[in-house]
Amino acid sequence: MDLSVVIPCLNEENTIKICVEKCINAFEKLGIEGEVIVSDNGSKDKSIELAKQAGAKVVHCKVKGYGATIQEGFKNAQGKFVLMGDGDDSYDFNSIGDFWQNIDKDFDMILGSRFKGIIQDGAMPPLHRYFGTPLLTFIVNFLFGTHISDSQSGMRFFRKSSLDKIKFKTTGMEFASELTVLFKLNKMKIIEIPINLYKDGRINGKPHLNPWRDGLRHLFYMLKMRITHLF
Ligand SMILES: Nc1nc2c(ncn2[C@@H]2O[C@H](COP(=O)(O)OP(=O)(O)O)[C@@H](O)[C@H]2O)c(=O)[nH]1
Ligand SMILES: [Mg+2]
Repeated sequence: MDLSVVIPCLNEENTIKICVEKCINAFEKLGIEGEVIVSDNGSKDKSIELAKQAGAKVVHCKVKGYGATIQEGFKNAQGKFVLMGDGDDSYDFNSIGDFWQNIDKDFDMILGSRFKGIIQDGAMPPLHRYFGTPLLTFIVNFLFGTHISDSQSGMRFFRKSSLDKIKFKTTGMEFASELTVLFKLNKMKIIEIPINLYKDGRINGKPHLNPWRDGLRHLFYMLKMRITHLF
């Protein structure tokens, strides 16, 4: 297996099918053997059924939270490379080739940076775009010596052998920070490519993210890790 795409999913019946289809089309176009793993976090809508219909393998994560859900997907991934991306159709799975064309480079993680690509109007709330994400990115770079431009990106590509060396502990949204911090503390190489962000395809659904609560979880996580790794 060349590539496993891991999609965390909590009630995404409007968009999960299109996400899976885009992945499968990309596998065909690139001529690679791929699998789509939809990691479900207790969806009560038609997400699971629709994901299976579209050709995904569905796994179930019993622990609540974005981080736990993605880690369950990682555990089930068989590919030499792994891509993670949200199931709300905000990240574009047609761009798998942009990651794939870099596989011969030296990296452990390729971070898809929305701030180096195009952010469609309305795709990211102004509070996140101009305040929260730049601030959390500045803090992770300052505390850990990384040079990334989008610490909150939900689309990242990994060498599976690198991913397997890391033991994750967080279960919530702060998992985005943990990914960056643990790759850096394990002396792994992070490179970036531009990606675009679109308005998610949810019809009535609200985002699961709570900016103040989740922002503070990121902040506390980074401070805790910096302090425990000083000594
Ligand atoms: N926030 C959150 N997302 C989850 C959870 N479990 C699975 N997900 C999925 O993780 C992805 C990111 O969630 P989203 O609300 O779009 O986050 P945002 O775009 O960063 O505001 C979506 O595909 C969700 O369906 C969870 O417990 N919390
Ligand atoms: Mg989203």
